[in-house]
Amino acid sequence: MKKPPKNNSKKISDLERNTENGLDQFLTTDQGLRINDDQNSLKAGERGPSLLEDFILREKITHFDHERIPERIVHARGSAAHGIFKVYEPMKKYTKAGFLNDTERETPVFVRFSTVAGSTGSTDLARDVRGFAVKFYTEEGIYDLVGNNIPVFFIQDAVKFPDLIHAVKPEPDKGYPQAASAHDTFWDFISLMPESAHMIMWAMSDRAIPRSLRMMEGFGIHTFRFINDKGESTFVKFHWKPLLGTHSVLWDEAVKISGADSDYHRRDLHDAIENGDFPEWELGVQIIPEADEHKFDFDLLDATKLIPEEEVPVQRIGKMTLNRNPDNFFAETEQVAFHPGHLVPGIDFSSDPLLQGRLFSYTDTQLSRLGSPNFHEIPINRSIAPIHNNQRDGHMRQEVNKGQTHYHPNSLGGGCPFQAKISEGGFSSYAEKIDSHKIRERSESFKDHFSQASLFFNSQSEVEKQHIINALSFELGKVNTVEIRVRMVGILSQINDRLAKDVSKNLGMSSVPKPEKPINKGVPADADQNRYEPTKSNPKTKVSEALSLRFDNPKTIKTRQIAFLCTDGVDDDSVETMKAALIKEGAYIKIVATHSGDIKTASGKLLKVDDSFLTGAPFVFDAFYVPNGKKSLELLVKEPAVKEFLEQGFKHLKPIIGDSDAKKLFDITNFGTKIDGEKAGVILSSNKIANKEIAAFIELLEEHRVWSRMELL
Ligand code: HDE
Repeated sequence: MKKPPKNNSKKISDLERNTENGLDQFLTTDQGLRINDDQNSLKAGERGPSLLEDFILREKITHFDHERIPERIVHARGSAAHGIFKVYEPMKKYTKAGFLNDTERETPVFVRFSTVAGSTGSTDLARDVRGFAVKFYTEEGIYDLVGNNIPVFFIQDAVKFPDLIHAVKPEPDKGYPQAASAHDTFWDFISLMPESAHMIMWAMSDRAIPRSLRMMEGFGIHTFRFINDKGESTFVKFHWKPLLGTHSVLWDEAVKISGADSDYHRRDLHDAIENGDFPEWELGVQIIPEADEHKFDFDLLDATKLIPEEEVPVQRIGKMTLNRNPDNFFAETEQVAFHPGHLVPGIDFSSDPLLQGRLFSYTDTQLSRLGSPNFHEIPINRSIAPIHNNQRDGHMRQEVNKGQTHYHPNSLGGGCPFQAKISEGGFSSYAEKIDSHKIRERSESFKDHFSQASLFFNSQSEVEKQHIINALSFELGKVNTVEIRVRMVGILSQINDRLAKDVSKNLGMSSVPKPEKPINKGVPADADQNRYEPTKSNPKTKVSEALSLRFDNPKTIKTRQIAFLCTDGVDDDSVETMKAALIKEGAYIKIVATHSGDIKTASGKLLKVDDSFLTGAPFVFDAFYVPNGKKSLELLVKEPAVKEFLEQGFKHLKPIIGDSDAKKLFDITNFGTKIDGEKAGVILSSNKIANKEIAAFIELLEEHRVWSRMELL
């Protein structure tokens, strides 16, 4: 047998090295010609017209003119990082996937987080679902787990996806709103699409405004299959569990952060990795034996449903660590091409009709965005497993294939490349038995649209419930067409009475409207996708604690941003004591002062200022500390922005602590009179700040926000 041709990926990496920017390198044209003058174009005389002959100018400008590629039609705004994945225990019983069996192996990953609706330049803090797409560079080829931070989806069948996305995007006649679902077309569609009820509960919950990309869960959503080396299949649902816990911001904060720092999430991810605080997630799986496929009160193939963790526990099987920022945003984050159809042996699809549609869409979209079937040759998309096949040519082909044959079977090339047997790692699709009619219909088993929507609402803490009510009241309040509001509240009434009542009240309705018959408007009865009446069943799980953001969060303040509000004359001890305690816990300290540059402490030491009250904004911090210092406090009291910082912090339920001199400042805020008692979450030291107060402050921070303060607002 002739040896397969040698993989020439080494040559490609040589090429890459040549394009790296080194300090000792000359500026050249794209053809390698050294450039002598990059400041002036070639002209006919000092004040004369430019010459067409100037090939250097033309090459530079032409390249610039073509620098943009189409942005992703969805998930256009994204932030990404490199990392590794390691499995804890071999998963041999369920899957033969190499990266899920070899506990020594560090599989490289590239992860891209995104919002869905907005354009590339839109704000990070839009109320939206977040994409959570992971590319595993495994030894058996690329595996992409292209998920979201919400475990269910709006629709059950891929054929409705273009409608959903058209509805949420800026309205076609007006070109707005950008990155927002609070408008007529979105809610028009949703109100006619009762299958979206469950997803709407999630999208209107705090999950849609995460505190950090590092503090959100990820989900594969669809049911997939694991296949073991005996060819046996088990169903599997994938989860990512963040080790920093799951946390969100408040809507009022989200709106303000969008103005203060629309790159808030991107910056946060980048900075944490630069600081060596590598974000980590555990990969969780819910394993469902084939025999149990029909034992649930919903259909495993229905992407609008989840399996409550109480029914099938999530087993944590490995850890992903993001440890390196991309070198180049365009080359990596922008050009990375995910596809749920990038599989490795040991993992396979289910027949979820949403997943099946996605299997077409992603290659198609790469062809349009990246412009060539050779997108797999872009460095970020390249497999670390060698590639040998008879695919050839096309735009921007990098590989220089050798030899006479590019077809199979062949004898001239010795029959290369060869098909791999299953025992040699060849992929073979799971032989699922299918024996049915060719039809365009939705399965009856998909028709319960409301039970899990109710389950989600009922499983939230009181604060979270109130946030869902507020979010729906806000979004529907932005809808101009009264009939859409009415139809939507009718849908809410099938989810939860209080939810519908409170939202209808906020919308100024005199009573909760009756649900409309959910037959699609404008669709002839015999062509209606929703032929059945959506129902509510009597599900086994009535409340699932794991659905609350506050479930099982680890006690940590790692990477939390604490603003020290101070200025010249600040007391050294007061700063240092708090700083040392917080840094020990892994928090970040930011000095926010009356001016940029440095401040001079009481002892004359210089402290570097991170933000002045002009450049900084209270919304981007997690908590506030006002250290001692007579002069510092005198200056702070005179600065109106300081009051604003603290009042906003109080409003956004952030822990606030002051050393004794801070009383002066607290007294002039609008919350100064409310700070006595535990509910307020404001600590004021009566003497010098001490361990006891610092410990109490850290405890408040571990809870993320002072939830009890809501009662005082
Ligand atoms: Fe996607 N989706 N999607 N999607 N999706 C894309 O692919 C599509 C769906 C998801 O960071 C596109 O490369 C269809 C569900 C993520 O680059 C496109 C349907 C889930 C990303 C596409 C869905 C996702 C995308 C646009 C309905 C959660 C960003 C650009 C059947 C499981 C990946 C691109 C990245 C991106 C199509 C539904 C997640 C057009 C047709 C459900 C995280 O191919």
